[in-house]
Amino acid sequence: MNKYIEKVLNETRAKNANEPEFLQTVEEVLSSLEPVIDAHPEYEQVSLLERMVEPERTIEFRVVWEDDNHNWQVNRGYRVQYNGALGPYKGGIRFDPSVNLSIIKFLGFEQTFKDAMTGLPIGGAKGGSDFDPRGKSEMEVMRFCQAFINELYRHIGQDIDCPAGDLGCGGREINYMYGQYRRLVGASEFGALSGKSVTTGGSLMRPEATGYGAVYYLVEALKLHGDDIKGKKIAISGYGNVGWGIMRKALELGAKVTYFAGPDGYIHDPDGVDSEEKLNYILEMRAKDPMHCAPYAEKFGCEFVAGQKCWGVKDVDIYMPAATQNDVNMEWAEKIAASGVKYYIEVANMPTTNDALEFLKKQEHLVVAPSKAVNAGGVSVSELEMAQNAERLYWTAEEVDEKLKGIMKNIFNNSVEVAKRYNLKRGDKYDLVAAANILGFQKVADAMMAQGIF
Ligand code: 2IT
Repeated sequence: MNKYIEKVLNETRAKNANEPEFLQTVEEVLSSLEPVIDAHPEYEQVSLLERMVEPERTIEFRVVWEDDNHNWQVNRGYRVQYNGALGPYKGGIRFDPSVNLSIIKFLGFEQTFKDAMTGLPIGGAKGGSDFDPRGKSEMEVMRFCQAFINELYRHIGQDIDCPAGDLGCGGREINYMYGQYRRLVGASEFGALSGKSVTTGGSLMRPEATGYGAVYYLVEALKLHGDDIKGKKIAISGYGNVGWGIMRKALELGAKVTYFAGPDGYIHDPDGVDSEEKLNYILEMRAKDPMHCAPYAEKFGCEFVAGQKCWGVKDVDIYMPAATQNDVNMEWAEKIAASGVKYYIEVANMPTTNDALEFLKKQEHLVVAPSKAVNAGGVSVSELEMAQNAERLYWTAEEVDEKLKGIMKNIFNNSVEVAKRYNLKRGDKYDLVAAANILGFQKVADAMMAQGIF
């Protein structure tokens, strides 16, 4: 290991000992930067890595809101503005009881590299709250979102920081936040939040964009390995906006999702999610109860396996974990390796533990793709939303989809180019994981070097 990387890793571990998710992502990213750090000794002289692992700004705040019983509830809000070298900070807002500083810092660090990779002018940030949206009434969600923005509004703006959604924060929540932001600043400053509904300045196709983008990346990965998306079967976890987008785009391109897992177990539909009826049913099922996918099996007469994940099933061609972090640990990775399935395409942020990812990368038969690159279509369309807002116009869904396809193709091709340049290979396969980290890193590094030390 490069001495400078080792030093920064050790310092980061010592400084952030009680932030396990954050350390996990820093270890994953930094340990793959060896070739680029070896090639640039000048980075150490200006403490570039030390500056990169430290967020530019961390905002932690009190959120006070009134529940339906007229009790005052107190939550904690976060926004970590990680790195603004490439443009206004950009990244999602997560509302989930698991949210803490470690989670938001891990997501913000990842976001910085992801946003850089898109080639669009955006920096990295992430935010959220330990607020649990489950079981809350519509009015409670609205009052919470307004309270959240009552503090956050002073830290965001179309040229400063543009939050979007993430887990637990969708179009409804973004709309409420935008409404409160507009009231507070007294201006239609649309570009201060993205993922808005189309009636409120949002981009067409934003909810589906992450899933669609993931499938576009997959198409390129298949092509490189002499395969075709047509006829492929896919197993995924998660059936939120991202999983749903994968189902729909896969179907459009002649593939199908035959397994999907939720919090209660997994569905096996041998025919795949292959009709508008099924796609619509999933939306309805999710809106009614986001914790259970079992009703799908009842409705369409297929198998439901309670309390299990679908990793390790053999009758698919591709795995795409699209639920949440650390979904695949060593136990599941061993099942994945033993299944003989050839493609492991990460989609959710950090869905694989570091030991499992290292193990999977060593499997010679397996193509492994990193979520930072694969899920970058979501934030890309968010940036396209900012661009439409700045120009005061709307592009059609076809225009947005075409641009998204181009961005995903570029991310894939640029990753392969980096892998070739630094000879990042595992057996006869490119190390797309290390290549994506280096690709994002190089863009941020170039901007930071150009802007001077601060
Ligand atoms: O993880 C992500 O890239 C997001 N949650 C979306 C960020 C964005 O600004 O659209």
